Amino acid sequence: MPYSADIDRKWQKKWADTDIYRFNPQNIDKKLYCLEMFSYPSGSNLHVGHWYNYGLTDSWARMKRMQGYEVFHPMGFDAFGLPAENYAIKTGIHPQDSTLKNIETMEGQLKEMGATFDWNYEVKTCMPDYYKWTQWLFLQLYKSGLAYRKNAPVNWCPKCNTVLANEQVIDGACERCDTEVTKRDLTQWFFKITAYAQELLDKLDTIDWPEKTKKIQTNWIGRSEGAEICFKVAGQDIDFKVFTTRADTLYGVTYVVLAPENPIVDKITAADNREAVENYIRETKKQTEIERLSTVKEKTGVFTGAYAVHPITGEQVPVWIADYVLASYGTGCVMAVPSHDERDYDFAKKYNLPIRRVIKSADGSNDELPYCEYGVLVNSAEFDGMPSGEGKLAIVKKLEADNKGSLKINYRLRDWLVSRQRYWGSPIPVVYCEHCGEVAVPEENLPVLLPYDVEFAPDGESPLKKSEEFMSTTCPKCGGPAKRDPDTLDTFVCSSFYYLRYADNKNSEKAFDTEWINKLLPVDKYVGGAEHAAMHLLYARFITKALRDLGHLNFDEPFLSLVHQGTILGPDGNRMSKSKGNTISPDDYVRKYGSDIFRMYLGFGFNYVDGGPWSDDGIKAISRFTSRIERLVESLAEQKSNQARTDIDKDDKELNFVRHNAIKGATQDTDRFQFNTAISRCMELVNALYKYDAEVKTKNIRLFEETIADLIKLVAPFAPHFAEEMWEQLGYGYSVFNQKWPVFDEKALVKDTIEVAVQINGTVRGKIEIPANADNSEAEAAALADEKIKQFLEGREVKKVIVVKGRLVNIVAK
Ligand code: ANZ
Ligand code: ZN
Repeated sequence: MPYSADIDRKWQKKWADTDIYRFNPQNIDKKLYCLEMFSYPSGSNLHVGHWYNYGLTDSWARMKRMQGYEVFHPMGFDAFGLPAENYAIKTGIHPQDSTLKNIETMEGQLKEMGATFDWNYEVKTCMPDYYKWTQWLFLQLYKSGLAYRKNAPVNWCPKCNTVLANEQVIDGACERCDTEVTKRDLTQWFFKITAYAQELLDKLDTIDWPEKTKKIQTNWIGRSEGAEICFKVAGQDIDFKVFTTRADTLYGVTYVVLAPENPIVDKITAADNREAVENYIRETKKQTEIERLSTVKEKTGVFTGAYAVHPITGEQVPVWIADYVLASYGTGCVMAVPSHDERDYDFAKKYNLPIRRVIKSADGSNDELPYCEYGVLVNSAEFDGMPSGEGKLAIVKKLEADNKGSLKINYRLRDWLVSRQRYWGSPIPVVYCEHCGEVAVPEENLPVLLPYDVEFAPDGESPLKKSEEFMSTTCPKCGGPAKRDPDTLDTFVCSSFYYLRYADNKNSEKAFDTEWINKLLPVDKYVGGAEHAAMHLLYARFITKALRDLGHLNFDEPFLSLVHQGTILGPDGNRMSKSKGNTISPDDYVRKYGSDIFRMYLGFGFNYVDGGPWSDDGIKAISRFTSRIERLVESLAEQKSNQARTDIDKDDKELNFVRHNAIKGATQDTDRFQFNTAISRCMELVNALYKYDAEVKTKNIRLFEETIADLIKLVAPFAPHFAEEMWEQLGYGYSVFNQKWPVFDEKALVKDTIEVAVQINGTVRGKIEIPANADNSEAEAAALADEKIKQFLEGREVKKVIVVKGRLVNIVAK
């Protein structure tokens, strides 16, 4: 029976009946944790992206399994979040109902893919047996001071009616609906990821991740080495610090700028300037951080009427407020050096503020202002002539002696805002009591259940607020009346520890058993989209470190090795989307060709990490490839009983060379997620087998059979159903996946004879084949024994023979 979708079903049933992909914890010493980013249960069918990510990572996992690893390969669903809720708002179907239904459909489809997932370890983040642990995680962070609440201006999407994390704001617009994001002051929950900024940076060196992703994280963390310098407000008992990376320019400060939100603005503003200052503050609030930082926008600001005292010269400089200074970075105050900072320069030009040059380029040329490079200090009293780097340190040292400054490292990373004014998420396990204030729900009372009957349509308030039944509770401390927190947790909290929960998903006592987790983790190979470079991947790293410090696990990094699959675009080269009408449905191909052909085509037709526009040009070639293998297996069956040779001749060696070359290449390439070249190696081997079958009349049947068996093993990761079928037809039984992965034989790859040229008196007269390891006298003897050479030498006397090893035999004759 030629390969088709029927064969898929046959083997899927057999795999399920025999529970073949069941992870065996007994083999923990050979463990290999293979993880794909779990998916969001959306209404439509599995799309090409799922197949590309899961199908081919599964191919890798299958090879690893055959190499003897005990592969842990779980799957689950990232089931809370906005899409289900937005869908619910549109259709009126409750998010829980639609989500659970979608999960069921997707589970079925994932099983049809024929991957090695062990479904016993499945997690669904929207179920109480999962989000109990999301809440537990929150409490661990809360108890250790890593979760806190504060009033803060937050990014607000007026359309989604919710707060967004900085990472969810793209170019000033909501990541999901593209609506312009505004600011709102709200009391919100934060996780203190900034406490781990330095470690998150340092440990990047210890993991095998794409350089680009490390770079994104590095930039996101944004370490900046500088100094904090203290300025006093003239005539008042108020001082403030500025953060600068250019302390070498301190003598060039001609004014200072505070962020409009800075609380001291109110205290220092002079009566005459108050109205202008207040108006300006009001206008600033309307803008997003991105707009404020825009380089094209004209700089604006107003004078407060106050002056600051220069910490070294004692000179008084005006204090301004301007929106280009952010309240959330550094100290929210800047020492302005218009001669050497572009923004300050533009600002000073506009408002006629003085400009004083204090840095010159090292070669003394009169560089145009603003001169932003490092150089040599001028107009800086005793520091004149020092190079910038040295000047920086010397100036800070002087300030330090006077208690007016110190070196300081700043990070751009902000704490992670985790509360959302949405319904479809994990409730936050905190209550508010009139007597006791903020009280954590005791762990034994978890989970705080998400009620089903809630008006979930958003109106800017948290939907849970409207559920009296949910909101009213009693205080765990005093037993008095208390209110629950009406917000829910960002779904990135759910996905920040799912790889831990997979490992012990049925544990009802703990999130996971520490001893066990320390054995099964870290994840050895993590595969998912590059779009998660900043958020999910940073959050998961942070949560792992925090749980480590709280004694729940003993490793530093969750994902040792990371691969981003590329994106398969629509045939028109655009991202696939229903609205563009350029989506490709895997189902049609799977039905027509069988799932293995589709999977193998994805592996063969694209460079895995690059992806590219869809085209099915090559899919027929894959179909022909499997048919060719089928015919080889048939041909072998017909010849198996033939009398045949058992010695090894030249043709056998040639076949054996291609065989071991294919084993070597396919193994290395599959390991590196270079599936296209791995599959080409298998194709080369099929060609060699065809040639052998057609040209060698008396075959070494044993070699022929063994080579075909190796071929089936090599294609098995990419065409698992097909390979099982072939394996059965070869008479080897069940299952090819319990076989050992072939190992290449170095000896078979060494060509054991070489060709050397034979010269007589400097002219090439022939070529001889000699053993690769022949020594000089053997080469000489072989040359002289060659029939053709003998003819040339007839009647002449050999005077001398010179051998250039491995290349040439030169005979001097008279
Ligand atoms: C004086 C100066 C002179 C500066 C000069 C630069 C060049 P990074 O590298 O990103 O850390 N700055 C500090 N806090 C700020 C805030 N809250 N909002 C906007 N700008 C702020 O940048 C640090 C530099 O950005 C600091 O060094 C400060 O300007 C400015 F020739 O101080 B600098
Ligand atoms: Zn109380």
